[in-house]
Amino acid sequence: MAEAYLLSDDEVLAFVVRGYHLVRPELPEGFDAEVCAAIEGLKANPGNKILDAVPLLHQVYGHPQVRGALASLLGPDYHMNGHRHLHTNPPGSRSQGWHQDGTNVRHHQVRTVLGMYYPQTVSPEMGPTVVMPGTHFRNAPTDRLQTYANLRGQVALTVEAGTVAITHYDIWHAATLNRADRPRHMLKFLFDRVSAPTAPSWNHDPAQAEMAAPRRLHEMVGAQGYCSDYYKEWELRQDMWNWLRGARVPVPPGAFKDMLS
Ligand SMILES: O=C(O)CCC(=O)C(=O)O
Ligand SMILES: [Fe+2]
Repeated sequence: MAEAYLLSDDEVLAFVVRGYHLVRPELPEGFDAEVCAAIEGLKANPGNKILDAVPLLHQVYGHPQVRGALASLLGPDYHMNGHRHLHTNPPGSRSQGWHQDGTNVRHHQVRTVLGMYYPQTVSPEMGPTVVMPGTHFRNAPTDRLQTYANLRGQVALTVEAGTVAITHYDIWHAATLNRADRPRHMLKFLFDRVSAPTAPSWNHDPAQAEMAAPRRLHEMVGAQGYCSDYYKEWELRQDMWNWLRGARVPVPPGAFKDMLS
């Protein structure tokens, strides 16, 4: 893997703190429009078969810039999960409730990430995905999350066409209402870690990491102002950062012990 495409210490630290990282791979001119045309030509949503239905997507998830970011967060032997989905947000839709994907078996490691690719530039009217920075550390029952509406500090992924948003699997997120006159498409693919980290899998520079870590790990993100929550979160961030660097960290109850050995 070309080192140029691996993330820096600062980028990995920012992911640890915020729970997401945006990549915009350099794809050929007109590529995103071609993907949109292929999607809009589908007779039905093919579910997990979307990669066979739109093989162009191999170029997105196989792109060295995307692979470099995924390898940095999941290790070089990461695996593309068999579950993937085309999320079309049609005009006139209603906002989704805040949620975490999957079942509520959470941990403070980086075991699975989502790779959400947007083949169109997403304006605020087109129903962007919103994410809540830092919430990958907060396990919350779905029925409670559903009672939350606009959260202070939420980030709408109003991104340029061709952007891949890589998020921690546990981040709180939701599709928002589409007020535009055309559908918004998003391709959601999952990637899994295969082995526990034994060393940094990104472009690690110990001197840079030592400078960047204290500042990043104490960064206030999301709904700023709830200092006791940040106080609790700082330790979890430190644990995640240490674990990614290959250090042994205390095993929280319910964590994947097999991944820590
Ligand atoms: O379409 C989106 O922006 C998000 C969809 C989503 O998160 C879901 O359906 O699980
Ligand atoms: Fe979701």
